[in-house]
Amino acid sequence: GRSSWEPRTGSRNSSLNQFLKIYHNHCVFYMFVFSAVVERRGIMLPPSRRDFVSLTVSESGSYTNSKQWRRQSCWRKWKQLSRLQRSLILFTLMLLLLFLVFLFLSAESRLEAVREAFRHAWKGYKNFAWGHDELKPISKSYGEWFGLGLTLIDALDTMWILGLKEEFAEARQWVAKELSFDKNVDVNLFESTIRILGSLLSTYHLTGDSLFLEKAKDIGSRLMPAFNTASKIPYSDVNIGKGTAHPPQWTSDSSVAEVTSIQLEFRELSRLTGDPKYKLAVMEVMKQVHKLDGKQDGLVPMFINTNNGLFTHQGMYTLGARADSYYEYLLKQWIQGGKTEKEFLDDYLQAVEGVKKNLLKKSTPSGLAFVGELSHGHFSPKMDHLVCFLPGTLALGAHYGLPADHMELAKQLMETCYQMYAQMETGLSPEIAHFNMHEGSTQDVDVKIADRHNLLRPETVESLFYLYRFTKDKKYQQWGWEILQNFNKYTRVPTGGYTSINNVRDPASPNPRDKMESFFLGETLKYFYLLFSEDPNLISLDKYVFNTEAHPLPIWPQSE
Ligand code: DMJ
Repeated sequence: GRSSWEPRTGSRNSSLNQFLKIYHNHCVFYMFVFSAVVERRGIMLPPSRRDFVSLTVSESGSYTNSKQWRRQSCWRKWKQLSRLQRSLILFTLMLLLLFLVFLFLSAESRLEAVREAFRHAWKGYKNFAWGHDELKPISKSYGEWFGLGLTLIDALDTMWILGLKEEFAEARQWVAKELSFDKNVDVNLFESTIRILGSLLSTYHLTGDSLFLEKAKDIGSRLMPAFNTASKIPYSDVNIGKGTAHPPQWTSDSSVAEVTSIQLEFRELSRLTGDPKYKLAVMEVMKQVHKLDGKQDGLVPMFINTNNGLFTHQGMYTLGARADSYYEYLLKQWIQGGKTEKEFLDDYLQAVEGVKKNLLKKSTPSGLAFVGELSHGHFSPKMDHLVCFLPGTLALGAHYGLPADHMELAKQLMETCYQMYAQMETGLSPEIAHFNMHEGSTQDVDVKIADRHNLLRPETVESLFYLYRFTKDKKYQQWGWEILQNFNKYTRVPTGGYTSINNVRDPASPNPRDKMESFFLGETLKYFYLLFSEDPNLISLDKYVFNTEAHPLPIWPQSE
């Protein structure tokens, strides 16, 4: 049977006919695929199309075992279709194929853009700051903080994940030949734990190279004197050469986030070495903080005293600087330990409720949900960019079975963190935003002059990564792509490297600060790469938990 739509012969239609013929002859392969699918699924075309051909497949078993028969049957059915029908089918299949190719290429080009950004940052570091802590890309020099090659170490697992083999090999060579922790230097316990110990442990797990485990053991044991305090709440600073520790000069307090965000790393070090001393030291801190008075609905103050182990500066609550990663590590320790340590979960769940009750408000005019601060009962609509870790952490918790409204809150806060970028003239977020809450305000976000800097921080990109992994909503990748382009536009230094800037509100003069923080390579670029990757097994969130500096550590097997 022929369809009445079959093209008729004639001069007007001859070129179309020609096209259809060529098209048809070149795509027979797709016909087989299509026929097989139709046949297997027993698809029946609508009655109007069945006047001349039916694709219904008999259920009778008389031919089901004969592949050859089936192939002939497919072919016969295909031949029974009109040329127009065949061409339409082939055209649809071609479109589908082109669409898939397009998707693959666009994902691949974004991944390549991240690799390119990393290589550019690395070029500056290599040329002007090799083996030092931080690149100063404008003055083509370096800055020293601990004198331990901080950027190089922080970036090790990023290079591995991005597949930058040459760069990784030269960095490994430096670690093997040049890196020594036997130095008379004061380091900050928290910063060196999350950046150095965290990266060495993570790189050891990804590569299996024992060099990194040996270095991790070395720095880990040199940091232990920090815990020799009357209260067992560690000092902020340690001299890793002399084995002495002390608080900052002006106080005997440590910040709460610092003493409660070193646990993932020290716990893992105990597991790997079989020596419980690291885990015992950090768990003692958690035990004490768990029991302390001075919390409000699970929210903790920002400081803790190393002499008496009590909270100080009570009455101030924030999810930003000095408290942020306390909340992050409650959830992540619970995940790391295989969801067995119930106190972490209880404290985390209570804290999320505390955030909702005390710190969560909506802005005017757009109604953006944001997390402000509380000072002795007075609410301030101030939100650090640092708080933008929270959407990702909430989403991670929801992935692990915590209440679904955590995911809803994560999505709302994600939108807000994106708006902190999108509403700025450079498309880059300030360090701190103030949200408007009074009626009649025409913009949601205000930025004080002192808060207009951007340090290339990772938190928003980090959360975009989690949100994309769990929802597959492409808008999160798109937001990340915009942010990467704006980093390239306003912070990229032509001679190599990226720089912090002073003013996100002035595209004509963002005013470079001449510093590339190690977390730009350790975290920001890594999270961009993972955000644009479609592979859920590239650092699977069911196998790894990221420390607060984006270094993935394994989730422990249930038996441990
Ligand atoms: C990083 O060192 C870590 O992410 C830490 O938790 C917060 N500050 C920086 C990045 O902003």
